[in-house]
Amino acid sequence: MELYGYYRSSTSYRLRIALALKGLDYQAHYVSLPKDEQRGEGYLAVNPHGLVPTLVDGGHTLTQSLALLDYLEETHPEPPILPADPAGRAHVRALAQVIGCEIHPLNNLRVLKYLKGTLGLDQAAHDRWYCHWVTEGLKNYESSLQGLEAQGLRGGRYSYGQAVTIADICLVPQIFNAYRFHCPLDAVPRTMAVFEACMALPAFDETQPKKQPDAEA
Ligand SMILES: N[C@@H](CCC(=O)N[C@@H](CS)C(=O)NCC(=O)O)C(=O)O
Repeated sequence: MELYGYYRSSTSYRLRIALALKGLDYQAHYVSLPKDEQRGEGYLAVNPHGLVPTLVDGGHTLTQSLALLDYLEETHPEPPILPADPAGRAHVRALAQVIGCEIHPLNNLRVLKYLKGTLGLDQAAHDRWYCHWVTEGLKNYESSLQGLEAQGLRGGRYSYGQAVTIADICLVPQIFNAYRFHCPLDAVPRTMAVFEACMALPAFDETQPKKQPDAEA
Protein backbone atom coordinates (compact mmCIF):
# COMPACT_ATOMS: atom_id res chain seq x y z
CA MET A 1 0.00 0.00 0.00
CA GLU A 2 1.02 3.60 -0.56
CA LEU A 3 -0.26 6.52 1.51
CA TYR A 4 -0.05 10.11 0.34
CA GLY A 5 -0.36 12.42 3.33
CA TYR A 6 1.03 15.26 5.38
CA TYR A 7 2.14 15.03 9.01
CA ARG A 8 -0.22 17.75 10.25
CA SER A 9 -3.20 16.70 8.17
CA SER A 10 -5.77 15.26 10.57
CA THR A 11 -7.37 13.17 7.84
CA SER A 12 -3.96 11.64 7.02
CA TYR A 13 -3.42 10.95 10.74
CA ARG A 14 -6.71 8.98 10.76
CA LEU A 15 -5.24 6.66 8.15
CA ARG A 16 -1.88 6.33 9.91
CA ILE A 17 -3.69 5.25 13.09
CA ALA A 18 -5.87 2.68 11.33
CA LEU A 19 -2.91 1.22 9.42
CA ALA A 20 -0.92 0.97 12.66
CA LEU A 21 -3.80 -0.65 14.57
CA LYS A 22 -4.14 -3.24 11.85
CA GLY A 23 -0.38 -3.77 11.62
CA LEU A 24 -0.22 -2.84 7.93
CA ASP A 25 2.97 -1.62 6.27
CA TYR A 26 2.87 1.04 3.61
CA GLN A 27 5.07 3.32 1.59
CA ALA A 28 4.60 6.94 2.63
CA HIS A 29 4.56 9.83 0.15
CA TYR A 30 4.79 13.26 1.72
CA VAL A 31 2.69 16.08 0.27
CA SER A 32 3.53 19.42 1.86
CA LEU A 33 0.38 21.50 2.33
CA PRO A 34 2.22 24.75 3.25
CA LYS A 35 4.16 24.42 0.00
CA ASP A 36 0.84 23.84 -1.83
CA GLU A 37 2.14 20.52 -3.19
CA GLN A 38 -1.43 19.18 -3.03
CA ARG A 39 -2.15 21.44 -6.00
CA GLY A 40 1.01 20.56 -7.93
CA GLU A 41 0.73 18.73 -11.23
CA GLY A 42 2.35 15.60 -9.79
CA TYR A 43 -0.12 15.15 -6.95
CA LEU A 44 -3.17 16.24 -8.96
CA ALA A 45 -2.43 13.32 -11.27
CA VAL A 46 -2.88 11.07 -8.21
CA ASN A 47 -5.83 12.92 -6.63
CA PRO A 48 -7.48 15.56 -8.84
CA HIS A 49 -9.28 17.04 -5.79
CA GLY A 50 -5.95 18.25 -4.42
CA LEU A 51 -6.61 16.86 -0.94
CA VAL A 52 -4.80 14.33 1.24
CA PRO A 53 -4.95 11.47 2.09
CA THR A 54 -4.87 9.16 -0.91
CA LEU A 55 -4.35 5.44 -0.51
CA VAL A 56 -3.11 3.28 -3.37
CA ASP A 57 -3.76 -0.42 -3.05
CA GLY A 58 -4.11 -3.30 -5.45
CA GLY A 59 -4.22 -1.06 -8.51
CA HIS A 60 -6.85 1.25 -6.97
CA THR A 61 -6.32 4.89 -6.10
CA LEU A 62 -8.70 5.60 -3.23
CA THR A 63 -9.70 8.84 -1.51
CA GLN A 64 -11.85 10.23 1.34
CA SER A 65 -10.57 9.17 4.74
CA LEU A 66 -13.91 7.85 6.06
CA ALA A 67 -14.29 5.65 2.98
CA LEU A 68 -10.67 4.56 3.41
CA LEU A 69 -11.26 3.52 7.02
CA ASP A 70 -14.18 1.37 5.83
CA TYR A 71 -11.98 -0.04 3.05
CA LEU A 72 -9.27 -1.06 5.53
CA GLU A 73 -11.88 -2.63 7.79
CA GLU A 74 -13.34 -4.64 4.92
CA THR A 75 -10.01 -5.75 3.46
CA HIS A 76 -8.26 -6.34 6.81
CA PRO A 77 -10.99 -7.10 9.38
CA GLU A 78 -8.61 -7.90 12.27
CA PRO A 79 -8.50 -6.24 14.69
CA PRO A 80 -11.88 -4.65 14.01
CA ILE A 81 -12.35 -0.90 14.16
CA LEU A 82 -16.14 -1.12 13.93
CA PRO A 83 -18.50 -2.99 16.28
CA ALA A 84 -20.04 -6.25 15.04
CA ASP A 85 -23.70 -5.20 15.31
CA PRO A 86 -25.47 -2.78 12.93
CA ALA A 87 -26.68 -0.47 15.71
CA GLY A 88 -23.18 -0.28 17.17
CA ARG A 89 -21.74 0.50 13.73
CA ALA A 90 -24.33 3.23 13.26
CA HIS A 91 -23.48 4.79 16.64
CA VAL A 92 -19.75 4.71 15.85
CA ARG A 93 -20.17 6.07 12.32
CA ALA A 94 -22.34 8.87 13.71
CA LEU A 95 -19.56 9.85 16.14
CA ALA A 96 -16.96 9.70 13.38
CA GLN A 97 -19.17 11.92 11.22
CA VAL A 98 -19.50 14.54 13.96
CA ILE A 99 -15.77 15.04 13.42
CA GLY A 100 -15.48 14.20 9.74
CA CYS A 101 -18.58 15.99 8.45
CA GLU A 102 -19.37 18.70 10.98
CA ILE A 103 -16.00 19.99 12.23
CA HIS A 104 -13.25 19.19 9.77
CA PRO A 105 -14.79 20.58 6.54
CA LEU A 106 -15.40 23.98 8.15
CA ASN A 107 -11.80 24.29 9.29
CA ASN A 108 -9.95 22.79 6.36
CA LEU A 109 -6.95 24.68 4.97
CA ARG A 110 -8.67 25.84 1.77
CA VAL A 111 -11.60 27.21 3.82
CA LEU A 112 -9.24 29.06 6.18
CA LYS A 113 -7.29 30.45 3.22
CA TYR A 114 -10.55 31.70 1.66
CA LEU A 115 -11.59 33.38 4.92
CA LYS A 116 -8.27 35.20 5.24
CA GLY A 117 -7.23 35.67 1.62
CA THR A 118 -10.53 36.30 -0.17
CA LEU A 119 -12.82 37.58 2.57
CA GLY A 120 -10.06 39.43 4.41
CA LEU A 121 -10.55 38.08 7.94
CA ASP A 122 -7.69 38.94 10.30
CA GLN A 123 -5.89 36.31 12.38
CA ALA A 124 -8.08 36.92 15.47
CA ALA A 125 -11.32 36.44 13.48
CA HIS A 126 -9.82 33.40 11.76
CA ASP A 127 -8.98 31.84 15.14
CA ARG A 128 -12.46 32.63 16.47
CA TRP A 129 -14.02 30.87 13.47
CA TYR A 130 -11.73 27.88 13.96
CA CYS A 131 -12.37 27.42 17.69
CA HIS A 132 -16.08 28.14 17.38
CA TRP A 133 -16.63 25.13 15.10
CA VAL A 134 -14.26 22.91 17.06
CA THR A 135 -16.05 23.72 20.32
CA GLU A 136 -19.54 23.34 18.83
CA GLY A 137 -18.66 20.02 17.25
CA LEU A 138 -16.87 18.61 20.28
CA LYS A 139 -19.78 19.57 22.53
CA ASN A 140 -21.97 17.46 20.27
CA TYR A 141 -19.43 14.64 20.53
CA GLU A 142 -19.52 14.97 24.32
CA SER A 143 -23.32 14.88 24.45
CA SER A 144 -23.31 11.79 22.24
CA LEU A 145 -20.89 10.08 24.65
CA GLN A 146 -23.18 11.06 27.51
CA GLY A 147 -26.16 9.62 25.62
CA LEU A 148 -24.32 6.35 24.97
CA GLU A 149 -23.36 6.16 28.65
CA ALA A 150 -27.01 6.60 29.64
CA GLN A 151 -27.89 3.66 27.38
CA GLY A 152 -25.06 1.53 28.84
CA LEU A 153 -23.30 1.48 25.48
CA ARG A 154 -19.93 3.07 26.26
CA GLY A 155 -18.60 0.43 28.57
CA GLY A 156 -14.94 1.32 28.45
CA ARG A 157 -12.17 3.82 28.05
CA TYR A 158 -12.91 4.62 24.43
CA SER A 159 -15.83 6.27 22.66
CA TYR A 160 -17.91 3.13 22.18
CA GLY A 161 -17.85 -0.38 23.65
CA GLN A 162 -14.60 -1.86 24.93
CA ALA A 163 -12.40 -1.35 21.90
CA VAL A 164 -10.99 1.40 19.72
CA THR A 165 -13.21 2.27 16.78
CA ILE A 166 -13.21 4.71 13.87
CA ALA A 167 -14.85 7.22 16.24
CA ASP A 168 -11.64 7.37 18.30
CA ILE A 169 -9.56 7.35 15.11
CA CYS A 170 -11.34 10.51 13.95
CA LEU A 171 -11.46 12.15 17.36
CA VAL A 172 -7.78 12.09 18.29
CA PRO A 173 -6.45 14.01 15.23
CA GLN A 174 -9.18 16.60 15.74
CA ILE A 175 -7.98 17.19 19.32
CA PHE A 176 -4.45 17.75 17.97
CA ASN A 177 -5.90 20.45 15.72
CA ALA A 178 -7.76 21.98 18.66
CA TYR A 179 -4.52 22.14 20.68
CA ARG A 180 -2.72 23.73 17.74
CA PHE A 181 -5.18 26.64 17.67
CA HIS A 182 -5.54 26.83 21.49
CA CYS A 183 -9.26 26.02 21.46
CA PRO A 184 -10.82 25.58 24.92
CA LEU A 185 -11.54 21.95 25.75
CA ASP A 186 -12.75 22.19 29.35
CA ALA A 187 -16.42 21.65 28.36
CA VAL A 188 -15.72 18.15 27.03
CA PRO A 189 -14.25 16.06 29.88
CA ARG A 190 -15.49 12.66 28.65
CA THR A 191 -14.11 13.37 25.20
CA MET A 192 -10.74 14.38 26.63
CA ALA A 193 -10.62 11.22 28.78
CA VAL A 194 -11.09 9.19 25.58
CA PHE A 195 -8.30 11.20 23.94
CA GLU A 196 -5.92 10.44 26.84
CA ALA A 197 -6.82 6.74 26.77
CA CYS A 198 -6.15 6.55 23.04
CA MET A 199 -2.83 8.38 23.32
CA ALA A 200 -1.64 5.67 25.72
CA LEU A 201 -1.77 3.25 22.77
CA PRO A 202 1.29 3.04 20.46
CA ALA A 203 -0.89 3.13 17.32
CA PHE A 204 -2.03 6.64 18.25
CA ASP A 205 1.18 7.86 19.86
CA GLU A 206 3.68 6.75 17.22
CA THR A 207 1.60 8.10 14.36
CA GLN A 208 1.07 11.56 15.88
CA PRO A 209 2.14 14.52 13.75
CA LYS A 210 5.43 15.48 15.41
CA LYS A 211 6.75 11.90 15.17
CA GLN A 212 6.40 11.74 11.36
CA PRO A 213 9.44 11.94 9.07
CA ASP A 214 8.02 14.99 7.24
CA ALA A 215 7.41 16.94 10.47
CA GLU A 216 9.11 20.30 10.39
CA ALA A 217 11.85 20.73 12.99
N1 LIG B 1 -13.18 14.72 3.27
C1 LIG B 1 -11.79 14.54 2.97
C2 LIG B 1 -11.05 15.78 3.36
C3 LIG B 1 -9.60 15.75 2.97
C4 LIG B 1 -8.93 17.08 3.31
O1 LIG B 1 -9.59 18.11 3.27
N2 LIG B 1 -7.63 17.04 3.62
C5 LIG B 1 -6.94 18.25 3.97
C6 LIG B 1 -5.86 18.00 5.01
S1 LIG B 1 -6.52 17.46 6.55
C7 LIG B 1 -6.27 18.83 2.75
O2 LIG B 1 -5.73 18.10 1.94
N3 LIG B 1 -6.31 20.16 2.60
C8 LIG B 1 -5.65 20.83 1.54
C9 LIG B 1 -6.30 22.13 1.20
O3 LIG B 1 -7.31 22.51 1.83
O4 LIG B 1 -5.79 22.77 0.28
C10 LIG B 1 -11.27 13.32 3.72
O5 LIG B 1 -11.79 12.99 4.79
O6 LIG B 1 -10.32 12.69 3.24
